[in-house]
Amino acid sequence: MTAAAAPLTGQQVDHYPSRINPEPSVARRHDPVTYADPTGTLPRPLDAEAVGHFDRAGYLAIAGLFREDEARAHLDELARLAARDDVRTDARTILEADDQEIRSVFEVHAVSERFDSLLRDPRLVDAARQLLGGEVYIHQSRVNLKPALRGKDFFWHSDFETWHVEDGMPRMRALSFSIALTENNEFNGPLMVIPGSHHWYVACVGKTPERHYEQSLRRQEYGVPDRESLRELVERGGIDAPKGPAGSVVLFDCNMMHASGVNLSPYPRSNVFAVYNSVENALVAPFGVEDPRPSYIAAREPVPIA
Ligand code: 6CS
Ligand code: FE
Repeated sequence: MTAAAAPLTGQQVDHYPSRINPEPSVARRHDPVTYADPTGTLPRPLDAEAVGHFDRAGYLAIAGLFREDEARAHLDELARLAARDDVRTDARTILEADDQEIRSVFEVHAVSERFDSLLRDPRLVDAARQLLGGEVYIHQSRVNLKPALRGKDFFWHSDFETWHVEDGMPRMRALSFSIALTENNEFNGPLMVIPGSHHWYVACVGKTPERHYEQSLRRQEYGVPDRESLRELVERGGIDAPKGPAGSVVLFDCNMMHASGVNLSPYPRSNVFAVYNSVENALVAPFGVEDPRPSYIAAREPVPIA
């Protein structure tokens, strides 16, 4: 099944139509997963095996990318932020749908200097540059909180689908790091990925309401794949849930199908989510809504990281 590229307003061609057709569809991705560095000068922190795995599977689990004491310092900073009244009422802070708990704080690199340094850390940025073949900028950052015994879930989705439809990210040339600030174990709602799913684009059903993000960041309703497509992807690739101590990182492609469950354990789970996009893939007008989401959710200035 292939979805034909539909011409849009302006000159932008929609290579990944979604939330347009009444039926869902699964089509091959049109873009590479990894990009060569045309200058041959970028640092290459990942070896050939790691790059090959990322290409094939769409993700890489890197245990110990950060030391546990570094993760602890970031967790302390997160606790300080979450306790601040001005942070709680900030537009960038998203509360849970059915209680007053903080679910996420977006653009956390603008809220906190400590998180700003983390987002600019060469351990992240050099790997992103290597895989994306050139300069990158911060497309999105957020912290997610899943407190013990009550943290909520994120249903299966491809981030790219939302970034394309609601933010205007034209092509697949972005990736995300999920940095564990607490241990990730099988009980506290760890990130689950479908290996190989990044090779496929699942077009979703349902027209996006304007200002959809006000709901979707609490509980996503549009831009979620249908059950049959999910079943197909899992039949092909299975499911993985990388575990590891605080400081572990999961690096994954922008079109990776992923989810995470509720936290029914007494172990809290927090992570930082850092997204880098190629400067050559800057946002254009959104492909599925009138107004783009605020820049604290999707940066519109592709300022390369120094
Ligand atoms: O809407 C977004 O941009 C995002 N939502 C989810 C559930 N994951 C990634 C991204 O932060
Ligand atoms: Fe996501």
